[in-house]
Amino acid sequence: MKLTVRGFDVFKKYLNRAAQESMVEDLRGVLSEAPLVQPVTPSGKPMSVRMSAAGSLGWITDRTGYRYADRHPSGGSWPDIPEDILSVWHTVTGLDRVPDCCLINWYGEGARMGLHQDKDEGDFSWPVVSISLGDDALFRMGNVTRGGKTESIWLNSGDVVVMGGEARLAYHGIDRVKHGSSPLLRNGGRINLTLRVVSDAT
Ligand SMILES: O=C(O)CCC(=O)C(=O)O
Ligand SMILES: [Mn+2]
Repeated sequence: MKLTVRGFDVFKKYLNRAAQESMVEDLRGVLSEAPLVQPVTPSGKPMSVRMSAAGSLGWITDRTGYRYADRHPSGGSWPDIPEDILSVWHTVTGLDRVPDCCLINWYGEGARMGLHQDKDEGDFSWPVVSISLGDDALFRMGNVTRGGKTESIWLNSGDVVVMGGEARLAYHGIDRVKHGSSPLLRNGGRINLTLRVVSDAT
């Protein structure tokens, strides 16, 4: 089922349980090569999510700033984006272009993500695709400028959101995650993947 909220296309239950399980298996492989790290914002505040990435570039943050980097903070290159994840991207966007980055956010108990825009990419005409796995999360959608009315929906395991067009630069965030609400991940928690085209290299 697809619904559109403020330009965000939300595909509810896009992935069935078997597809979610095999995606988690693939991600375990990615994370064994590129472990989750707890990033700090440029002001030095630790984020509550833990992060890693796959693809040619990963989004990182530290005291130096927010940016895309071609290496994991420990120095290794990022693993390839698993095929089943790429196939979601191609199917929901209809694009041939492969995303440069699959950012992996892991939300443990109490983790959240404040309202923000995704704006470290070079070209905002490409959409960002988000895949949710594990615990239910309250996703808040706002406007292209800070402030104003917002709308929230629960994202469940297997849901896919496409942030394109007017929603591409809209503020969004995760207010809370219902820890233990999904049986997908053995110890609870939520994984969110965001697929991004970072640069339009020719
Ligand atoms: O966890 C989510 O659903 C959203 C993640 C997000 O907005 C981001 O990583 O930029
Ligand atoms: Mn975002």
